[in-house]
Amino acid sequence: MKNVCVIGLGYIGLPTASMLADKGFNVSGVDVRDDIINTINEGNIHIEEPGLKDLVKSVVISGNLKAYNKPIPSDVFIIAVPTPVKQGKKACLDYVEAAAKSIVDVLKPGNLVILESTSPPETTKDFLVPILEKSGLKIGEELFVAYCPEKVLPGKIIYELVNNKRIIGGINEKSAQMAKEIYSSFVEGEIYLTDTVTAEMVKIMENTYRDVNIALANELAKISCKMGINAWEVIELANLHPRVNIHHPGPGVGGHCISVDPWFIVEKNPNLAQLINQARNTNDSMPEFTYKMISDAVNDIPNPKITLLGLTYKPDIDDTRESPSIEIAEMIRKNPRMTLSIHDPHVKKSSGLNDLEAALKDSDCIVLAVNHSEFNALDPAVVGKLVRSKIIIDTRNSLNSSEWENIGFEYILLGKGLPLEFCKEKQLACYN
Ligand code: SAJ
Repeated sequence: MKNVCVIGLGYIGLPTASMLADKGFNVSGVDVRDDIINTINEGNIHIEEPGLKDLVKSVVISGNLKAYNKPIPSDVFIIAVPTPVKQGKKACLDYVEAAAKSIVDVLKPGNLVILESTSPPETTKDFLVPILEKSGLKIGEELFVAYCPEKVLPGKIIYELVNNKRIIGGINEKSAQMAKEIYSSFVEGEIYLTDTVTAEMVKIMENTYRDVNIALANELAKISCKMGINAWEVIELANLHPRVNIHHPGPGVGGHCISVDPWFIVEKNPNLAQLINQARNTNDSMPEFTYKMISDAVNDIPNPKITLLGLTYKPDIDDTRESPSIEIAEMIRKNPRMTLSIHDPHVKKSSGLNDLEAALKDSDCIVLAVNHSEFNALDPAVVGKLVRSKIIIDTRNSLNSSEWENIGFEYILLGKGLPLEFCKEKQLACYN
């Protein structure tokens, strides 16, 4: 099994393809976008991920990785395409379907097909296999099929690809064993074998665990605001308990994983997945909660200019998918009283963003939506000279409050209540 074809050259497919190429496999990468194919074949990358650029460059130069616009006959096919949610919170399997159909004609006896895309339980056996059967090959005897979910954290992909433990679900044992052989070429973490439905559920439950835990923290943040206490302090002190690990509140849960995957369980079990459903809704309510904090903070300024710092879904990456910042920006834009400027050093300026100075100039309220390292290094004294009103909202508990307060800023922390009397007097929405 020397030739591997990876379909989908995004955040997961490209690092996986490069890793296999680095281990000596002859890898063909397939993508539907010509610009991505050209970029990769020039030894460059189209996404921001530490360590990836050097890896891609070296495997393209060595000739072990080449990008194409359609699959070529290989021993192993790895499908790593997006599975977003569509209207009605149902999984969109269109890309998986297209990828599977695109390989049917090149499949040969002895081939192995691996699905990596996060998918609702039963997708491999009930959705992928029927498409692959059109090749005429007998599944489990002539054509082997496995599900091997990716688990890597954007920002740490290269390290985690090598070091994380992996779960592989096979349509039968031989399929799982064959997939294990491929992954053990670069995975140093332990590899566990199971069936496909269990592997699909494991993947989704990992992200659902985090979503539910973050929802708990966000609910606590709302309660703390109302009660005039600091949720961050509550969490820090509660987490001193050896068996407690409450996650962090924030402006919402973004990315294409944690904010999406729990819906795949709800979709299949609408009556049973009550807690999971509620957690999703709680986390989805946070952009509006943040927007209300902003409205409150500027409710006595006639035409406030709001500066949103950070558009990505988490720090030090360039990924804006499902980002709560985008929703907050939309709400600000819809308010005719407010003007908005956005700065994000990780997102291309062509997306209508401002540079830092222009974004801060004459601002009435700075909202730290993403804790990029660049923002932690901001000098409050320099910022104080640019703005019109000294108000800063920290949605990530990432700034040093006293440094900002010393310069005269009103520092507002998401999850920390203002004194109750003050809220009542100003009729602040999110504290009522
Ligand atoms: N967030 C909070 N509070 C927290 C932690 C995160 O509000 O305490 C927010 C972040 O700001 C972000 C979102 O949640 O908007 C998700 O961020 P994340 O860093 O927790 O996770 P992802 O989506 O980047 O990556 C997750 C990872 N899954 C787990 O940690 C269980 C990663 O390992 C998976 O490979 C990835 O999903 C995926 O592709 O499924």
